[in-house]
Amino acid sequence: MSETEDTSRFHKDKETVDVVIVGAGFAGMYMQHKIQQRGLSVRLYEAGSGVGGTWYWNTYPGARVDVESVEYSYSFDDDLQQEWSWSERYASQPELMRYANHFADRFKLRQNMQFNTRVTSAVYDAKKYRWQVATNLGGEVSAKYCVLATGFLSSGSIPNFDGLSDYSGDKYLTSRWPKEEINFSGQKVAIIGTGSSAVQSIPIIAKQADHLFVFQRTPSFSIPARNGPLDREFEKRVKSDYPEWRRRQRYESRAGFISVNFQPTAPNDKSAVDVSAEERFADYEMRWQSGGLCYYSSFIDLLTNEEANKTLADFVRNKIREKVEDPEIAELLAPKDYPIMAKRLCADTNYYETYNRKNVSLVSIKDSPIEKLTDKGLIVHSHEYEVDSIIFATGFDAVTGAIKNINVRGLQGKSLDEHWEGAPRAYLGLMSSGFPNLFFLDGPCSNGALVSPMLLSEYQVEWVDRCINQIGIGPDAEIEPTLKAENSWMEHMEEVGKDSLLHLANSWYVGANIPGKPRALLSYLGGLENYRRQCSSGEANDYGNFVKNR
Ligand code: N01
Repeated sequence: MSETEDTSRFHKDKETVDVVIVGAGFAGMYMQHKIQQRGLSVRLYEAGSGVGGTWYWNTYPGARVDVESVEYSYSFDDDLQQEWSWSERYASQPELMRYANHFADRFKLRQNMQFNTRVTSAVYDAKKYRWQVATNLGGEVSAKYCVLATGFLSSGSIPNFDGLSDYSGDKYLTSRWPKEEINFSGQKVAIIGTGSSAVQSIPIIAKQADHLFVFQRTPSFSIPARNGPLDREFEKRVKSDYPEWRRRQRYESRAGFISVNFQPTAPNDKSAVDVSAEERFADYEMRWQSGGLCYYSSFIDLLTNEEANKTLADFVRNKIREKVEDPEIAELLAPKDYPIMAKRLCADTNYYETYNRKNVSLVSIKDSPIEKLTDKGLIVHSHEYEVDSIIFATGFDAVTGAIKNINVRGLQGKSLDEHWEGAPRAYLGLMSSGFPNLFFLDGPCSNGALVSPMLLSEYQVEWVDRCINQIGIGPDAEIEPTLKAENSWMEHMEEVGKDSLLHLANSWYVGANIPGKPRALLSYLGGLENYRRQCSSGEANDYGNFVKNR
């Protein structure tokens, strides 16, 4: 097993394969496995020097998954899920990398992977019915099918702060963290941002640094993860019943995970405002003690009814006030300007408690943004904070960023940008009209951002695999969704998303975190089971919504 590989043997090759895949995250690797199983030829390109996708890049201190390990793992192969044993309730980034590498070795994927290579363009040749895919190393490959498994949180973003290049200390971006260990002992450190990446890294960096300044524009709602060594009895119980556990994840969950208090648990289908205050509190408290993201399966109207939402937001705000000793800091940390879960919930280990440390200062930049960076630090409220390092935990150009970094051109040379006219459009979140034989995994207009990505990628990969198998690799084999089908999917997306409280927050869910990005719901909010049914409905199944073989 090797985490960094020399794949120079592929450089500058001009060749022909059946399928090209971009991205060696969990979705891309599973896609490659399916294609290899079919006996088709495949090339996977990956910008990093190893597999793992988001887990390859996000090596910042404290990075770990916030879906329970036994659920955040491939389910398609019973031997794999039986033989792998997680060490913690929520796997850390290094353990997830071990799992990704184990998967690549077990299914002999490396032979068809090319690392350290960025795909720069994918252009459809309508006469040849093939994609011409080019890389930054000058390589080119011709493929019948092109699968973009580029990840929905992979294009890291540093805001264009005034004076960014003037700062002479060390700069770190959480989503491009150096591979060597960084120790902040003896340093004054600034961290900008308080989303999931910051919430995970702040408690660890605070223990190392002389002083940590946290620059917060919008506070997050965070729930204690209650991470710890994986209980072996729990593991045994899950493994003895894994098929049933997976069935419920797929068909009887809202977001693809079902564990609450270590039991598979059905979503609560009651309204938060139709039950007594006691029943409501009991549900919230039980989930608080369970830990992690299980509020996504709490009362059914939490994301559609502001009054219902406020009951949970108040509950969590009170928990924050209990944890933080300084009442003024507690008020700054308790979000008040948006509904809970309208930005993604965070799951933490000692996040709020960290603000009780003497060496941590919270600087609110809500009403007074960072004015500029200087040689020595950054200026806020006309005060210069001199620091040795600045950490940018400033998020991602989510969902569309990584796709847009590739010059994708379909029929008549039209670019995806032109077709999308700002907001992305994709039938079932899998294909765009005018871009035959091109697939997105965990891409726009699917529910990638709102469900367990592992489960969704399995589901989508299996759909794409079936589609490729049905259409085949003949000289003129071709499939694309009709514009009518794409339009009706977009109307359906709008219909199921219009009452969602997600619109009331400025988050990456709606592209509001990137200046200039058109505000639009990037993901499908119809739920996992509804999405599954839409994908496998009669019409889609016989590809009635697609144009095949011109
Ligand atoms: O990014 P974010 P993230 N000036 O966008 C702030 C997944 N994830 O990397 O909210 C000052 O959430 C910004 O402020 P505001 C997970 O899905 C999962 O933390 O825009 N501040 C915000 O506080 C998550 O949702 C895991 O006002 C600026 C922060 O930067 C997603 O990735 C772990 C600013 C960005 O927060 C993204 O999380 C980590 C500016 N100009 C991530 N621009 C787990 O599995 C931005 N900010 C646990």
